[in-house]
Amino acid sequence: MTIQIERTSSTTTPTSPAGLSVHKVGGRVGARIEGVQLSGDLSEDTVAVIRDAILKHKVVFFGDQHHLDDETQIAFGERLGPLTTAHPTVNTGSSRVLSLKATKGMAANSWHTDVTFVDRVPAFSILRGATIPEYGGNTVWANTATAYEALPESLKALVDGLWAVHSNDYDYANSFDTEDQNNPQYTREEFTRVLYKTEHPVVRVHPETSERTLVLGHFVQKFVGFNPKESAILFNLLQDRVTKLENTVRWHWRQGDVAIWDNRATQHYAVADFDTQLREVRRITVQGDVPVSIDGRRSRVLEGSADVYNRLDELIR
Ligand SMILES: O=C(O)CCC(=O)C(=O)O
Ligand SMILES: [Fe+2]
Repeated sequence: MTIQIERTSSTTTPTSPAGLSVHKVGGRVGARIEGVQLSGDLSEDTVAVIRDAILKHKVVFFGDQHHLDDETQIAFGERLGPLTTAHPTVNTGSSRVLSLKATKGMAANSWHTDVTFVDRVPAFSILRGATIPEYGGNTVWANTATAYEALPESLKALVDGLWAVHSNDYDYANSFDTEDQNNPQYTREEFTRVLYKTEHPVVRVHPETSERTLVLGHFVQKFVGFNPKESAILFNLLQDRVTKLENTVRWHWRQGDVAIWDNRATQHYAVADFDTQLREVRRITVQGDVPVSIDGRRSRVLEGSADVYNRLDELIR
């Protein structure tokens, strides 16, 4: 381990974009990037190529990044923008790193976009495969821009003006099988120790690509102006569009893989089918901005401040 880190830090050289290649994995979402060793020292050009690929393909995968540890993952992540703390409520890794470790069910086997219960929805999530089981434990991503684009005009007309309340106190019962709720890493009580509620437009205009994307996933509590029953019907109708298999890509992890997704244009789902094998992935998060609707209105906080999550308290650095 030590030898690996030393070798990496002493031999890391900026990778030229010329040596880097991007290969689509699916028709609507996902690409593999080859010829790069992720680090904080990459050239501006290389970082720009990686960023463009994330924006275009929504999720990108890198293999053989065995040299990475938390520190170097963070150093690379900061090249994409300032990082958030690990999570608004859960502490399983360090101040910047969320460890998702499981030997059976896990909290991520439900379709979601990360941390949509706050106003500044994360821009990018960077996930490192630390311990990968021999089988199972794939992750699936869906493209929420193509999902919007493929809606019939009549449904676009409905969602264009629709808003939803997202909360970390969401309806677990609708999202998980009973056995999967038993996540040993953190309790529901810890996850909701501070209550967050934010009203987001269901369709946001992406701040970098100007694409329209659907803002949904399991943190949605209800749609504004709709009762719970109507909300559930509408939610299922839209989620089915997002998670249609043709709109997704499924990644079979190998040790040392890294996945980076545009959290403003995707949902994801980690498949809990690895029996009792150990699986650990470690995530860092790049700060995002407040979603803006088609008619220019910004998301609105109803409860809970994410200032600390976004480090406005200047606790570190
Ligand atoms: O375990 C995974 O593959 C994904 C977990 C997850 O939802 C996340 O890292 O945001
Ligand atoms: Fe997630």
